[in-house]
Amino acid sequence: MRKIIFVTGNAHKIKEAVFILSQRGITVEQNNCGYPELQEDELEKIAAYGAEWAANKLGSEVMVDDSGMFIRALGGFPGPYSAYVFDTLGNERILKLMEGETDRKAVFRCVIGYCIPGEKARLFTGEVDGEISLVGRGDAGFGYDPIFAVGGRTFGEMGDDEKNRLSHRYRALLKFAEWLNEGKENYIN
Ligand code: ITT
Repeated sequence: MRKIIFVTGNAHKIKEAVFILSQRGITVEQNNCGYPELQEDELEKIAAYGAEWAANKLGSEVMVDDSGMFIRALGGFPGPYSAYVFDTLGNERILKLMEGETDRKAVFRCVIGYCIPGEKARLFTGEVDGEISLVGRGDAGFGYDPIFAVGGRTFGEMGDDEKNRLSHRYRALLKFAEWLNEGKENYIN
C-alpha cells in the first residue's frame, strides 16, 4: 500500500478519502499541521500554495484538498470563500439568500494538491453539478451537505457509499489515484 499524508483539519474529508483511496491501494494518514489559506479567488491557487507549504514544512510528500460550492444565481458565491461563509453564515442563512430564487443551480468543486518537498504542486480537480435545496434535508455528511442536492437528493440524505461514488471529491481523488498508481507501475517496470 502506498501511504499519503493528507494535511487537513477536517476529519470528514479524511473519512471520505480513506473510503475512496483504500479501494485503490492507497493509505491515508491525517496531519493536522494546517497551512496558510490564501484569500484567493481560485481553489487551484489555494491548494497549490497549501500543498507546497505543507510539503516543505513536513519534509515529505503530502496532499491537501480545497473545496468550494459555487451558486450560479449568486455569481459563484461562496466559491473559494466557502469555509469562511459556512462558519459565519451557515446553511440557514444561505437558504435565506436563495429565498424566491428559481435558478437553484450550483457546482461543488474539489481541488486536490499533491506535492513533494522542493517541487511544484500537481493539481487534480473534480466537480459535480447540483442544486441548492429549498430546505436543508438529511443529517449525513458535513458542511453544505444538507443543502446541496444531486438528482433530487441532498448529500445529507445520501449514505457515504452514495456520496462517495459521485461527489466532487470522489472525482478529484479518482484522477489523483490513477496518476499515483500509474507512476507506481512505471516505477516497478
Ligand atoms: P481544511 O482546509 O482543513 O482541509 P476545511 O473544512 O476548511 O478543511 P475547505 O476550505 O476545503 O475545508 O472547505 C470549504 C467549506 O466547504 C467548508 O465549510 C467545508 O465544510 C465545506 N465542504 C467541503 N467539502 C464539502 C463536502 O464534500 N460537502 C459539504 N461541504 C463541504
